[in-house]
Amino acid sequence: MSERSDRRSFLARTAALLGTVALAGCTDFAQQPWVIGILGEVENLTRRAQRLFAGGHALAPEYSKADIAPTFRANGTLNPNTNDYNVHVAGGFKDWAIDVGGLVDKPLKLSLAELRAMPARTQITRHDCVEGWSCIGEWTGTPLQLVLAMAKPKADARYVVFYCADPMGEATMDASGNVVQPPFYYESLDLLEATHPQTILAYELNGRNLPVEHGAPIRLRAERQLGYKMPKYVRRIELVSSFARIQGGKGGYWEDQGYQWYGGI
Ligand SMILES: Nc1nc2c(c(=O)[nH]1)N[C@H]1C(S)=C(S)[C@@H](COP(=O)(O)O)O[C@H]1N2
Ligand SMILES: [Mo]
Repeated sequence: MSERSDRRSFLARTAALLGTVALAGCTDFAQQPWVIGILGEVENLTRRAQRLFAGGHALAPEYSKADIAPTFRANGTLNPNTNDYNVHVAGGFKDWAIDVGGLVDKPLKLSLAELRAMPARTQITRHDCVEGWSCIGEWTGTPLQLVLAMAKPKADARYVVFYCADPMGEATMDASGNVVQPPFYYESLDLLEATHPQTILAYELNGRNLPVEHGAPIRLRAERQLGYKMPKYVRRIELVSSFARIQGGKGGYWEDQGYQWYGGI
């Protein structure tokens, strides 16, 4: 395929993909000048990322309103319950913001209000936990690919790491009597999964603000992945070329305990 037609079909696919966003309640989205700017930025992602756009973006099944579970089951941390988090709860999360940094040209800080002002996607999907349960719910949030396009990943960025606000366990004491703080939950996706159209920074479940037990105020949804790949209480995003030096080095809290890094379903 020539360089030019390759590029054109890439743009067509990207537009189609943004079109799915438009269907979710933002019909004039594709016409806005800043969106055309983002299309340009998306195009500037590495050739590897372009190939990924072309290949692996099949959608996870979506369901109807009638399929939504009356109560969505919660799992893992149900409340981070740190002093810092409790201050945000008390303030209605008005000061919550997500830092986006690492291997990007434009590090950003996005407040909850700024994320809410961006185009949204709503999807009714089935959550599958490795512990053997699933639940159907309706999630609304900002497509992560739009945030990444704003931050402009550098050519060597391969993974997107999400850092959460919940410590996993209690502080302990080591042999020399030093207090050892527990690790915080974290997770990572590769750029293919991170730019998938159903990968969103969700702030609503079933049409309401995300409850604390489901990750308030922002949790990731990556609908082709198992539950543990969808971090709740997201406070920082970092683009990296490797996660070897992050916590246990396996790319996620549960991966560090032995789970597979690839949690696709
Ligand atoms: N920050 C954080 N994210 C997390 C977890 C957690 O304990 N902490 N648990 C994971 C697991 S194993 C599952 S199944 C889902 C549960 O999401 P839910 O509570 O909204 O059902 O969140 C995932 N994300
Ligand atoms: Mo899970």
